[in-house]
Amino acid sequence: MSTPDVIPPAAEPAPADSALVRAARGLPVRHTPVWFMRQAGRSLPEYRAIREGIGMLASCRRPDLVTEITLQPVRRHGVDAAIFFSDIVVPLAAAGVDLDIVPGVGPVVAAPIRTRADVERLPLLDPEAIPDIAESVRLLVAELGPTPLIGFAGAPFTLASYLVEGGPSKTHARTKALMHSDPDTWHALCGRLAAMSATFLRVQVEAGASALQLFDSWAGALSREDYVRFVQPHSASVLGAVADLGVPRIHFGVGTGELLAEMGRAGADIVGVDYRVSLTDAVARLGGSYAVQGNLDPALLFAPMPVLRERVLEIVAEGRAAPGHIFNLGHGVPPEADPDVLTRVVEIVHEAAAR
Ligand code: 1CP
Repeated sequence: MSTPDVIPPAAEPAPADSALVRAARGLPVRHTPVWFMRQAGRSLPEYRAIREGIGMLASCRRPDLVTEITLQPVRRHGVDAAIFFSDIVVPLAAAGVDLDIVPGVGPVVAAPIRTRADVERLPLLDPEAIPDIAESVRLLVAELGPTPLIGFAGAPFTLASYLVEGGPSKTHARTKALMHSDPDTWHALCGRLAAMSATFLRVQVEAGASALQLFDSWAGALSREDYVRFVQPHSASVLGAVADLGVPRIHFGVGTGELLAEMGRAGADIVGVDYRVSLTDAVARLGGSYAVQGNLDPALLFAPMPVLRERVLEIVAEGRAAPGHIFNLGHGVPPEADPDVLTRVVEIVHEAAAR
């Protein structure tokens, strides 16, 4: 039976009838759904307290902590979705790659991957290696009731950048040098990463996640030509590998204004837009055929409330031009953001007439 094209009654709500999933499918909603990338994290005092003395990677493998940390922003802000608390490098670590998430830095890889032999040594992810991920998702779905859980994974390019550079990079120079100088090795590396990301996503959705997001955070560093030649086929392989699961697929990157249409064509249902391109322009670039997610500049969280409110309402209004709109920031919540301001943003979005 197909989803009815009417707003369902309030009785027996389910994640599949939630504003987030409906907006993702271009169906009418009572209000624009809203969640924030990095809504769980250092902006919340309760997060800082529970993480005290426990490493990031270790936290991600403990279902009690993952469940509590994922729920914290849902309770506090009343957002329309939970995002699974984990990290894009968790599947790599679970597969056996020697890496750590260093406080204040990000993922750091012990032995960077730069040659064909390095790629051949890269392990693959066995779903049996992450029973805790499935358990965390099951616990969360039971707690969340009608609120959907978004599962996620890193896209091959963004993961490859950490592996090739050995850690965070502003230029992705070694990564780009590798793709151009040794395309076979590059494609072999991305093929493995695509398989790992697909496995990580499948485990989350099969355990009950209602939507998924593929983070290609750093793809905006590439020209459209390089994106299409070296990256898009691998992201398409991840998104294609989970198409049969039937949940909405969000595809996001930072600074990807020139890539939006190609990111949609990679197999997304919703294209994430950062704050450098207006939603109006994004909808035009996407040809009106995808739902959009975004795109409040996180810097506006530090502006006076009337200024912030006006900007939030403008974005909700711009979103009406898309088949569906999920409100979000243009990138993650800054650690210094005032959590009460985020709660207020959720209220403003919910009070605005949706479509
Ligand atoms: O100890 C800590 O609190 C470390 C900070 C932190 C957190 C809270 C890191 C290290 N990762 C996370 C969680 C995380 N990472 C989530 C949780 C869910 C939520 O959004 O609430 C998600 C979705 C991610 C995904 C992630 N990790 C991305 C893609 C999203 C994005 O921000 O673009 C990327 C690029 C990473 C790598 C990473 N992990 C951590 C940091 C600081 C970084 C970025 C490092 C860099 O600048 O390259």
